[in-house]
Amino acid sequence: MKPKDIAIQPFLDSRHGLCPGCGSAIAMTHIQSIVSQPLPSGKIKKIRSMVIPASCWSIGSGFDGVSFIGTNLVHTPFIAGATVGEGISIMSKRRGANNDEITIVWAGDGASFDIGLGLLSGAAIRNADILYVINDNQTYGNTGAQESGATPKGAKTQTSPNGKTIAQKDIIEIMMAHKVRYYASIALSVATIDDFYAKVRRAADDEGFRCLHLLSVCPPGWKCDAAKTPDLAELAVQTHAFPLVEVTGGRFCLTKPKREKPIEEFLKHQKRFDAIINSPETLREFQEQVDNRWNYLLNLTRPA
Ligand SMILES: Cc1ncc(C[n+]2csc(CCOP(=O)(O)OP(=O)(O)O)c2C)c(N)n1
Ligand code: SF4
Ligand SMILES: [Mg+2]
Repeated sequence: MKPKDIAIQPFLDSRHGLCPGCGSAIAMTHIQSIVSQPLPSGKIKKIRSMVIPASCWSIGSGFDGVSFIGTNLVHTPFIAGATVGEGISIMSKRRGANNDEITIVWAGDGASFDIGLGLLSGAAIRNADILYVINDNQTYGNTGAQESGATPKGAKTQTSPNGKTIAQKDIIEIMMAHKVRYYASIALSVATIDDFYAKVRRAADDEGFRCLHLLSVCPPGWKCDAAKTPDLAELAVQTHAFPLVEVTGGRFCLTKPKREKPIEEFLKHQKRFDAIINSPETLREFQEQVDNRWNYLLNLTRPA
């Protein structure tokens, strides 16, 4: 089934209140539509619940008992998304749900890389039957864009006005250390749409702990033009700033973009990186880090 064969359904209604150009709003619509249509095995799954820890989506998905996202909605405290999702999945099976129901946890990078990492780790190691989406906008978006463990080194945020000084946490290695059943990074753009659809369908079709790491362009946090959201997702992949990987049962796969570009092409559209763009020396160092990381990942694809 190709992306063009999947009908985009209007799950997200116009009350959502997310920012113009919010990458995660576009991705949410696509992911819900993909999950709800026939999967590679032929199964059709129903989204049992969308579990949302404190984040931009706490407001964007609905409140006061109203869901704006067309599915059951469970708000949780910041750290608790993975565990609440696991509990819902266990209880719905005890009540007789077959494997045609799916519980999705939609958690930010702050919740996943930092504050809820302990509970995410627990759910991963127990192989909890959830589809955990790390909605990664590389910042604590809902509170005005502070530095998170996913913020790239050098990016300016509200709490790092001169640029982040420590490295981005390596979520791929963290997930691989848990020997998770399925982990994949995804970005939604014209150039990456086949990869995006294939991975979401694979994750939705499976059972047990599946994690999709979604790069979500965030115009206010990234200080970029809201009209550039799909372009920036594409550039993140083409410049190797956000490598598309897939880990299935320990097998590591890295997707080489058809077109590759220097990191400057990704950074130059975002004011959070202006200090890097304006310093040739810092830009060279940034490129070196990206290259080293890419080569490291490339080596993981080779037999030892
Ligand atoms: C224990 C706790 N600390 C802080 C907050 C305030 N808070 C709510 S949402 C949020 C930012 C969440 O960031 P992230 O998980 O990346 O999601 P995003 O808002 O970027 O979508 C913060 C700090 C909270 N709700 N609970
Ligand atoms: S702050 Fe960023 S992630 Fe949050 S709604 Fe706005 S664009 Fe989306
Ligand atoms: Mg965030």
